[in-house]
Amino acid sequence: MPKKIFSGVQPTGNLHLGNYLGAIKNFVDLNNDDQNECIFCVVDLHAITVKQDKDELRSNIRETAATFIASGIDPSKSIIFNQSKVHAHAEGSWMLSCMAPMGWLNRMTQFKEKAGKDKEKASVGLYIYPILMASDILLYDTTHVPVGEDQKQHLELTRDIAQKFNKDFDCDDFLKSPEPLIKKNFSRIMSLKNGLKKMSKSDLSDLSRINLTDTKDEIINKIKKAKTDSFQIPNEGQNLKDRPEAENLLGIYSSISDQTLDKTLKEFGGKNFSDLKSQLAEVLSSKISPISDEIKKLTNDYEYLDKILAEGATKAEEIAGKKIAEMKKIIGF
Ligand code: AQP
Repeated sequence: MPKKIFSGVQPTGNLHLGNYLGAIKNFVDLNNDDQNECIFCVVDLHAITVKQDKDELRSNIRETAATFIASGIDPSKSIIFNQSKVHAHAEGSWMLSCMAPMGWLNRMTQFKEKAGKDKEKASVGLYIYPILMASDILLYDTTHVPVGEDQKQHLELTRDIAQKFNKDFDCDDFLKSPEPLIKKNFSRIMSLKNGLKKMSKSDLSDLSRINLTDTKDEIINKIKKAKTDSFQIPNEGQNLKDRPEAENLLGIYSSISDQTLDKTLKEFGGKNFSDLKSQLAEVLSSKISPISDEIKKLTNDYEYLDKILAEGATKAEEIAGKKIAEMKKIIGF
């Protein structure tokens, strides 16, 4: 059976190394396997759960599509589209939100983190966004969802919602329970300034992340300024306990070089961080700079990007439109 892959990225700007190593690099590998049917979505409805500037949003939608293509996703093999173009996502989200208990949503840790102390002021959209995510995935009978570690809980919720819908409406296996595809190692890339905080687009400090649009000089500068500790690099992984910044830099090096942490520790054990940093800056710029150049080239070609997104939306609409029609029938509309 071919794997049906669906995943999304929010067009909220500053796509970074965490998005790349945690998700997009995986998308590319899945796209390259001819057995798979892949759909990669620019989830613009998710982006408006926090306030967006309309011109920036429009440009970020194109930039996210450009990042997919620049990273190696082939639009002739995978469907690339933006979510707001396919009505079924919002419709499905409403239907599913009418059967998902509040208690399940109350357990979502990402809402607690993103809403922070001021949760009364957070949008209702931010609170129910995992249900929109469930709708995105379930409309395509997705079997596998490549995501970073931070999305694991939302995937579990998607599975619970699918099973509850099937049970409530006595329609065995109508909504398929998808499997998460989370990389075993290095699935959570941390901030360059604080090894306990996830690398994130919304971090106020640009030095906390490597953006996929950074130039070689910017990458070198950010790695040079990345936080480390005052000890040498250990030879064994167990000696990285309570050294989150060291673990993060060694993890980034291993992930971008497609090698195990053990191999990286053999290479750098006993050395100083300056050695690791100069090698890391080198390998990062050799992998990220070509992507960055291609993103810049593609974002100047609006016509091409809009065509890819429009063609993708037509294909996505065909699949999701059928599923939502069946879903409505099952509900009684
Ligand atoms: N630091 C990370 N490490 C590994 N994977 C990550 N992802 C995000 N950050 C990391 C994965 O990237 C995919 C797309 O994420 P997204 O852009 O849709 O949303 P996000 O998780 O909200 O991204 P940010 O950077 O954390 O944004 P803000 O700052 O707005 O909160 C997902 O598969 C995600 O797991």
